[in-house]
Amino acid sequence: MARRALITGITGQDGSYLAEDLLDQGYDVWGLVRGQANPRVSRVRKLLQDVQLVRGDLLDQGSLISAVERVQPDEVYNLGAISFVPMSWEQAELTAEVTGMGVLRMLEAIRVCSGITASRSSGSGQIRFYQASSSEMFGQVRETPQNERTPFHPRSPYGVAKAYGHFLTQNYRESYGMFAVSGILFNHESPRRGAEFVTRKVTLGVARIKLGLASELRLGNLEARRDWGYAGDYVKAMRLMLHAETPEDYVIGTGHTQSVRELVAAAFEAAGLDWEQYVVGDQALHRPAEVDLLCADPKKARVQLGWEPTVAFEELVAMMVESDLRLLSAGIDLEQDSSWP
Ligand code: NAP
Ligand code: G4F
Repeated sequence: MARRALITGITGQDGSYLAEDLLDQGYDVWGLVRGQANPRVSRVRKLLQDVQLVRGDLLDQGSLISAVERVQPDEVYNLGAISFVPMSWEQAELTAEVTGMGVLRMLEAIRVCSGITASRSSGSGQIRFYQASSSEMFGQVRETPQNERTPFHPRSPYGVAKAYGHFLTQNYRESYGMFAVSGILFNHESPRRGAEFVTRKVTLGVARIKLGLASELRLGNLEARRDWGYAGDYVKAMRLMLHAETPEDYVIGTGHTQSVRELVAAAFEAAGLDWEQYVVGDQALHRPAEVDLLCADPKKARVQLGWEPTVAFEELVAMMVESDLRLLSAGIDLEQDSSWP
């Protein structure tokens, strides 16, 4: 019988790529969707027609128990979160509830539905659980590159909420013998990336300028450095982690780092433009506390999972610029139609 996966965050970037990957692997894929009329559900229905949907919300324990009871998954991928770092300062409590406590609610739903208690630990045939941890937990980094043993020093309410979910996942593994793992993923991008994140903001900005739809692009801190990879590669690592013999946490990234300034230069160059003529610095876009430098050491994933990134930074940026040029040239208005390319 086909393995069955339940994905929270199915309407997000990673949810879409993971669903495609799992469908390719012959899984029955279910996606958790929230809200009475969530406009982002329509893009799941358009692109991922073989995915079945179940209603639920990471803020609502009962709905998660019902979803797990209904789907009877072999694997749960918890990708749902408030994932935009600046929003976590504006709505810190909501971020803690969704991104942090949401992990507890999902783990509890699995524990309760599996009949696991302190004295009756998880056995074979158990539900395997993947938690979307983040390199934001490293924050003000203690060493470079960062690996699975690097201490955390989160710099945003988002990073703090992710650290809670990370340690809780580890704790359920240790307390109940659950197959529960965290992927500590560094920034990963794609043509389906949300328009608020810097890569997509830049590639959309370049496309608008190239097509005469805008004359400038306002940005915050150009000196921050990130380890940027391709989302299509990273979701494969999630599946590999749940197929490993033992439940362990892994760092997933490329091992290279670029500044926002280098990202901007590469994106404008891909469209034959000189960035310095268009980019305007905006102090209001700087963060109360910044993560200055992220760079992964993905050796453990390479050795133990056989995972490697396949798309280099310049290729990724060019892919996103080309996709946004195509989208805007076709007259697609992102405010009205958020279909995935
Ligand atoms: P994304 O595009 O922002 O998607 C976030 C998803 O979370 C959306 O599907 C959203 O659904 C869902 N969600 C929000 N609030 C929810 C709630 N109360 N209950 C259930 N679902 C809820 O994020 P992404 O880039 O795909 O990232 C996936 C996960 O990986 C996130 O947990 C993120 O924090 C983490 N992560 C991402 C990166 C990266 O570089 N992309 C790196 C490390 C970790 P709605 O449509 O209902 O809003
Ligand atoms: O693209 P960003 O908003 O991503 P950030 O904050 O690194 O977070 C992303 O990656 C994390 C993994 O490390 C995920 F956990 C998280 O969910 C999310 O997917 O910003 C990247 C950098 C920052 O240093 C920011 O200060 O770009 C800088 N930046 C400069 N100008 C900007 C802008 N970021 C945004 N979003 N918008 C700007 O105008």
